[in-house]
Formats: sequence, structure tokens, C-alpha cells
Amino acid sequence: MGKCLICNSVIDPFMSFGKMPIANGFLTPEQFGDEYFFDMYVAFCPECKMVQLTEQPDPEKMFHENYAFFSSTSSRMAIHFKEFAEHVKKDFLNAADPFVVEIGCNDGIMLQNFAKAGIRHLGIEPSSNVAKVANEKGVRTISRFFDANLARDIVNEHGQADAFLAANVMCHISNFNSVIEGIGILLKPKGVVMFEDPYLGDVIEKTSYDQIYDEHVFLFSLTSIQYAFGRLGMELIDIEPQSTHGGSMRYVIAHKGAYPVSDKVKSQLKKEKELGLDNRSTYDVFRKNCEQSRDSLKLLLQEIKRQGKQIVGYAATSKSTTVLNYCGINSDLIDYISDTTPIKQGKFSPGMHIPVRAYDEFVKKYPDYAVLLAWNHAEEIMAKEKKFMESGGKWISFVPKVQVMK
Ligand code: DWN
Ligand code: SAH
Repeated sequence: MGKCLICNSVIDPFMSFGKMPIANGFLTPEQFGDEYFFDMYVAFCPECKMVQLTEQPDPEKMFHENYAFFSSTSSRMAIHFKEFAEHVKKDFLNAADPFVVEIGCNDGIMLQNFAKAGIRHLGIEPSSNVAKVANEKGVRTISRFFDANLARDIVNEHGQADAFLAANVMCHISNFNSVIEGIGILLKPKGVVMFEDPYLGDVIEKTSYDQIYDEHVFLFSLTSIQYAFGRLGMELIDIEPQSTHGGSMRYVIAHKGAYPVSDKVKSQLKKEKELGLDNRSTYDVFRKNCEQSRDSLKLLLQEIKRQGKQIVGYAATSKSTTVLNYCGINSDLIDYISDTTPIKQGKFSPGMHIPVRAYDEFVKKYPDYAVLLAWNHAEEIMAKEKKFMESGGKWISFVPKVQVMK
């Protein structure tokens, strides 16, 4: 039993993933002995319907000067954020000398588009190594955690914002009420908030349980977002569903009464009811689906290994930390994980300690099978790995179901 991070109601976990390490905590053998683990329980709040972890490691343990995820590792995501920025510029920045704030701007993948256009902007990025890359690109970035106090400082120094943007970060922040309060302070009366995160509806439909890990303290739906912002004087006015990261939802929010509410909000809220996102029993079914997925993935890998074939992992994603640890997949089954991020290479995966190797190794000698740990980037990866498939290599996927891909 714990308390809901949004409305303080009593919440009861519907599922445990067991002990989990820091998802992006790639480590060296000397560090194996004091690796940090926490109990990963997931709960559904019967009052405000927010799906959440009951325990999250301290933010400083996850986001720091050695943060291992660099947004610009995906060229498809660079295009996505360019389009996002174009949309904001065209439809929401009509004021003279507009000001754009983005939290979790990482290496500047989105804000670079505003910087290049000479638009006044500010990135808030606590992981100082990725913030440094953003600054080097000409993206003005400060290395702080966003909350209501920081919002006041920003208003004092720069004035209020026309647009508040965030991608794959709002769901990372456990003091969410302080973030909403901060947005209320920071945003001009007619300003807009646009943020996107993996969508709970997709996670439930696809059994993509790997979207749950330390950084992802919340899985949002329209129902829970409407509640969380509504209680602090703001309003969900529109949505823009996205195909990125396996199915995401972009929420458009403003001060209450500033804009009309789109019909899309109403019809998606109705869909959420039909999907049962407001109902505890949905999460009991989800847990059973996760258990089934876990058992069949492990069986499939064991069977392939028995045939004497080589299996590697493709992309040392944060999500893979959940899959590998929950399923108990270690280097007996997966020889190594190929990844393009220099800071991860030569290290070992969190918890299961599978070696992470440079992408060159994968290309030099293609394995028999590759587990598609970045299934959310399947399109981008399939397009560049034609030779692997021509050499007879096969993909193993586990979302939306466990299978050897044809
Ligand atoms: O929410 C988050 C999302 C946006 O990014 C963060 N909490 C952390 C991170 O999650 P992830 O690590 O699961 O993200 P991706 O984008 O699914 O995976 C990135 C990793 O995959 C990087 O280590 C690079 C690697 N990769 C690769 O080796 N080859 C990625 C692609 C596209 C490739 O072709
Ligand atoms: N927006 C990027 C990065 C997502 S990863 C993308 O979509 O690819 C999440 C990022 O949020 C990390 O870079 C992390 O350092 C940052 N972050 C975590 N907590 C934060 C907070 N309280 N305020 C601002 N950024 C935060």
C-alpha cells in the first residue's frame, strides 16, 4: 500500500516486476558489487486513474553527468522533432518575440530547430553531459530539474513563455504536481503546453510492459492527465496521437478557458472507457499478459540456443533493462548487445551484465538471431539492416507478441 503521487489516495500495486536496477546504469565489472536495485511495483489509482510506480530511485541516481541516453541516436526521431517544432512555430508562436521552453531537451534534438530559426528559447536538462552537447549546438540550456521553484526563476529572468514543450520527460518526474504548478506560473495567459509520452492505451493493447522502468514513473492516459492538470487550473484542449516510441500521445494543454476543447478529446476519453483504462480488472489482465510474454520469450530463446545458434541483442535500450531482468535473460542466452552509443560500449547491461559492444561487431559477423530490443524503431532499423536479413539473419521480437519475424 502507498499513496498516489497525484491525488494522495491509497493505492495498491497490481503487479511486481521484482528487483530492478537503474535502466540506464550501464556498468563496469568493478561496479557489479555495489549495483543499486529497487522493488519495481506498479499501481493504478482508483481515484485519479493514474498508473504509476510505487517507488522510484532518487532523480539524481538516474539523471546526472553520465546519463547514457542521447536522443540524437535515432535519425527518425530527429525528423519527428523537426516536424514537431515546425508545427509549434506555424500554429502557436504568433506573438512578437516569442519564448519557448523545453524540459528534458537532452542533446537539443528538438530545440535546435528553434535555435536555428533565431527564436528565443531555453532548455532545462539536469543531465549535464547531454545538456553540454545541446549548448555546443547553440541551444541555450541550463542543467537543472524543472519544478515550480525553477519556473519562478525563469519568469524572473526571461518572462513568461508562449510554448512549454516536453517529450518523453513529463512521465519521468515524480513531483508532477510541482511541475504542473510551475507550468501554470511560467505560461502566458494564452500560452500552450505540448508534451508527448508513451500512451497507456498502447502499452495495454500491445503488452509493451518494457515501457515500465525506473525513469517512467507514470504511464499517462487522457483520463489521468485531464485530472492532474484540471485540479491545478489547467485544461486538456487537444490531442495528437503519435506513432513514435511504440505509440505515444501528444497532449495540448492551456489555462482553463483560454481555448475551446477539441472533440477529439471527448471521443478518445470514450475510447479509454471502452478499453477499460479506468478499471482495475484491466490491469490484472495486463499482468497475466506480461507473465505469458515473459515465459514465451524465455522459452523461445532457450530453444534457439539449444539448436546451437548465436543470439545477440540489438540496441541497449532503457526498455531492455526491464525485459532482460524480468525474464531473467543473461549472457547464457544473449552473447552481447550491439549499440551505437559510445558511452554504453565496453560496459555491461544493468542487472543481467550482458556485454554491450559497438555496432561494428554486429556488422563484422552477423549473428543467426538478433533480439529487436528497440522494437519502437523497427522501421528505421529494418531499412538499414537489409544485409543482415540477406545473410540469413532473423529478428526476434516480443511486442506486440513473441515471435521470430518473417
Ligand atoms: O523515455 C525515454 C526515451 C525517449 O529514450 C528515456 N527514458 C530513455 C530512452 O529510452 P530507450 O533507451 O528505450 O530509447 P530508444 O530510443 O528506444 O533506444 C535508444 C538506444 O538504442 C540507444 O542506446 C541507441 C540504440 N540504437 C541503436 O543501437 N541502433 C538505436 C537505433 C535507432 C539504432 O539503429
Ligand atoms: N526529450 C528527449 C529526451 C528524453 S529522455 C527525447 O524525447 O528524446 C528524458 C530526459 O529528461 C533526460 O535527458 C533527463 O535528464 C531529463 N529530465 C529528467 N527529469 C527532469 C526534470 N525534472 N526536468 C527536466 N528534465 C528532466
